[in-house]
Amino acid sequence: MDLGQGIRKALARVTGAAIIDEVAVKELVKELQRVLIANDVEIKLVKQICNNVEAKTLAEKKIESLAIREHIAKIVYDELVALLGEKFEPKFEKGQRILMCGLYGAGKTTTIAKLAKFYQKQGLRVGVICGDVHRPAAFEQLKQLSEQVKCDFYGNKGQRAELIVIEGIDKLRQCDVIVYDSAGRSGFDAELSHELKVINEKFKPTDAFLVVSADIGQVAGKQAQEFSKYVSISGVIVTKMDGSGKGGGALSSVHASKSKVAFIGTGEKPDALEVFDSKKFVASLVGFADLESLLHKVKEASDGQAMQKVMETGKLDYESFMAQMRSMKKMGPMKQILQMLGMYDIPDDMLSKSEEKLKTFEIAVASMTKAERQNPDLMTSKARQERVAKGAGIKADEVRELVRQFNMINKFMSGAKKNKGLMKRLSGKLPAGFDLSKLGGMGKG
Ligand SMILES: Nc1nc2c(ncn2[C@@H]2O[C@H](COP(=O)(O)OP(=O)(O)OP(=O)(O)O)[C@@H](O)[C@H]2O)c(=O)[nH]1
Ligand SMILES: [Mg+2]
Repeated sequence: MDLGQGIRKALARVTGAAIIDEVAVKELVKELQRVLIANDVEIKLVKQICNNVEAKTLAEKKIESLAIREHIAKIVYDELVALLGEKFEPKFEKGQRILMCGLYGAGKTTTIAKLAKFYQKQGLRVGVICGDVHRPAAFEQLKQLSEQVKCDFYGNKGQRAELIVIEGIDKLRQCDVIVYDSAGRSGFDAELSHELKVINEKFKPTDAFLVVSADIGQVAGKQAQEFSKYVSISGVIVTKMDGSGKGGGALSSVHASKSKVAFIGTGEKPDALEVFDSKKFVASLVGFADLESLLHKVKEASDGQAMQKVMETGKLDYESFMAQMRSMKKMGPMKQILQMLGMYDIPDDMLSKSEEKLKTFEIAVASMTKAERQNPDLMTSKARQERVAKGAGIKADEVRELVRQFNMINKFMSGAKKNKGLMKRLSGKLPAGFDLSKLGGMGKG
C-alpha cells in the first residue's frame, strides 16, 4: 500500500465512524503511525506527528461531527506539510548551468530529459552535456533522450570529463540552460568527490541537483548531507515516486537534513516530473481534489478549434466529442485526471477498461461519414450503427454503447448549462474564452 492509500484509508476509517471519540482518534493515530513507518519515515518524526494529531484532534472533540471530520483531515494535512517542507521555486532565467549528481541508477539521465522539457515549456533553450564517460551506453542514452525532447546535445566519446565540460559550454553557448549529466557511482568515494570538485571548477554551476531514488527511503537525507560537503546542492530530485513505498521516508528525510526537495519524478516518460509543492502533494495524499491543476491541464490540452465550435453553437457533435476525447488523452492518463477530482483509489482494471473503451469509441467515430459526425441524430439509426461497426471492425454493441454515452453527455451538458452553482464555482478559474456554460462535460467537479 502506498503512502496516500494508507493515509486515506486511515482517515476514511475515523471519519466514517459513527462517533468520533477518543478510541476512534487513537485508532487513526495508530494506523497513521503504521503507514508512515512502512514508508520509512524516521521514527522520531512519526512519533512527533502522531502526538500532534492526537492532541489537536482530541482538543476539538466538542465541535459538531461534520465539522470535526473535515477538521481531522486538516490536522493530518498540516502535520504532513510540516513534515515535508516547503514548495520549491524553480528559476526561469537565462544563463543557468545545472549540475546533476547522484549515485548509480538514481535517475539522473532520465531526469535531465524531464528538466529539458520543463524549461523548454518556459520558452528557454536547453542544452545537455554528457559527462558520463564511464558507462559506454550513457552517451547514446542522453543523445536519444535529447532528440526525443528536442533539446541541444553535446558529448564527446573517449574524451575526459573535464575537457568535455569546457567544449560543451562552448558548443552550447546559444542555450539558456545547460544541464550537465555526471557519471553515477556505487557509493561516495574519493574518486567521486574529486570529480565533483573538478566539474564544479570548470562548469561553475548556478545550481546543482542531487538525484535520489525514492526507494532508498530515509537514506536520501544522508546522501544529501554527504553531497552537500562537496557541492552546494540547490535541491534534491526524488525519482521513482510512482513505484516506491518509501517515498515518504525519502522526502521527509531530505527536509530533515536541511535540504529542499526540488522536483519529484513520477514515471519514466519525459513529462513525469513535478515541481515539489508539499501542499499540493499532501493534498493528494489526504485525498483532496485539485481543481486548479485539472483546469490547467484542460487549458494545456484543449483542442481550440473544435472546442470553439461547441462554444459558439452550444451543440455537441461527434467531431467535437472526438476532439474532447483527444484532449482528454493529451491531459495524460485517466488515473491522473480522476485523482485531480479527488478520486484516488479506483481499481486499475476499471481504469484500463475505460481507457480501452475510449480507444474503441475513437475507432468508431473515425468510421462515421462526415454527415454522421456533424448530425448525431443520424447515428440513432440501427442500420448506420451496424455499418459503422463493420467499417471499424468492432461490434455493433460497441457502437450502440458509444451512441448511448454520447447522448448522455449531450444531456449532461444541457443540464450543466442550467446548473448555476457549478458555473459560479468554476468561473474565473477557466482559461480565457473557455465558456463552461456551453461546454459542460469537462468541468464536472
Ligand atoms: N518508474 C520510474 N522510473 C524511473 C524514474 N526515473 C528514472 N527511472 C528509471 O530508472 C532507471 C535508471 O535511470 P537513469 O536515468 O539511467 O539513471 P542514472 O542516474 O542516469 O544512472 P547512471 O548514469 O547509470 O548512474 C531507468 O530505467 C529509468 O527509466 C521515475 O521517476 N519513475
Ligand atoms: Mg546516467
